[in-house]
Amino acid sequence: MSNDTSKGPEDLTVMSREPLIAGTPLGSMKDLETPAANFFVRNHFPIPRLESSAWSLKVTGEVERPFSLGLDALKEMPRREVLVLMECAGNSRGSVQPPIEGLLWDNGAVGTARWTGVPLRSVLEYAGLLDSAVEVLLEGADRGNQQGTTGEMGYSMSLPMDKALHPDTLLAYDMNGESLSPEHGYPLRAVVPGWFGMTAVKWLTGIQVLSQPFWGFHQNDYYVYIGEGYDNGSPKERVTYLQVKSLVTWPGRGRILTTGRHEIRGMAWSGQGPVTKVEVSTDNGRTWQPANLEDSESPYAWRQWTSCWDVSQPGYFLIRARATDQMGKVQPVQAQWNYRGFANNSIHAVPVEVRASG
Ligand SMILES: Nc1nc2c(c(=O)[nH]1)N[C@H]1C(S)=C(S)[C@@H](COP(=O)(O)O)O[C@H]1N2
Ligand SMILES: [Mo]
Repeated sequence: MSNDTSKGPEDLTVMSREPLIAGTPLGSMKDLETPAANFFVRNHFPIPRLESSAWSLKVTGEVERPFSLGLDALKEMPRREVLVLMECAGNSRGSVQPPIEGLLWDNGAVGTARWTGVPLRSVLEYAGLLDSAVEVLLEGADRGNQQGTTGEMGYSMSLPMDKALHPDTLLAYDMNGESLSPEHGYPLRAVVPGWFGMTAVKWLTGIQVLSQPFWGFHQNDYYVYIGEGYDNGSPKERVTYLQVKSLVTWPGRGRILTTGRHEIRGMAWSGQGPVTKVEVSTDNGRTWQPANLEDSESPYAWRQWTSCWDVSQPGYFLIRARATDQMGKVQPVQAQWNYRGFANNSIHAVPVEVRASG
């Protein structure tokens, strides 16, 4: 096995070591909360090693009182805890047809964690927003060279005011009850429920309230939809909300089963309201059976589902799962193609073989 696709030390499939990019194997997506050591990592640049003693968050721009704040002071502010799913916009890109350019993720760039921190709103209220505020820029401490561009750059993303002021948009210092690890943004990162992962800026050091819309490489040139059916004028449409999606986590691709009864398992989620239904098909989409959906403790988390499969005939089968969300959105057989293959929520199909038992 080559080094580049080997399992990492902590049950992640490593796609790149520098910058670190690693995915969660489908078979280990079993819990509501993904352990930090199992949670996918998507970095654009080397991890900045920040010391909490030297670190501070600077709040500047269109505010009455610019200020800077250490980690201890931040932890003294009223805290909020939310269970939130994070998915990279490039997740499942490896199966986009025709193939696209970019990192060929399978399905491992998704996980759910319990994030604890301070609402971004509280920090903005403390600083006092001026009427001129139109966006809030989240600035990370990482820097590096981006393929296809020249010179060093950082990683910054802006939020519109409604998203910045939403009480569940967090500046998080804990993940599943422990301090963030260096990979996941120590000491502070943003968590933006319902949106793809790119705006969950890690290694936060600056919050700038802007009087003009931000323009940045990652936000306006990279994480954008380009392709037929999208308005390709300028500015390009940003990638924001998660799409309704489900994954079959068991059985895995290529499994050999025996005739009899099996439990098919998976996870499902969406960005604008929770998933309300998952259906499973084992006969090429001719019929669909409703799956059992576990309760969702948080509207921003994934929901676990199971479905019982009685299979009496040996053969080759495709197991498919299709989710529907509260808005009535249903997963498509084939998601609309875009140049970078973002937000691919085509119905997941897992091939298995069934052999006669005994
Ligand atoms: N500063 C910084 N923040 C970042 C990134 C980055 O490269 N630098 N990657 C983003 C992307 S594209 C994703 S999908 C998520 C991934 O978060 P994770 O590595 O904790 O899973 O972080 C986001 N925040
Ligand atoms: Mo991402």
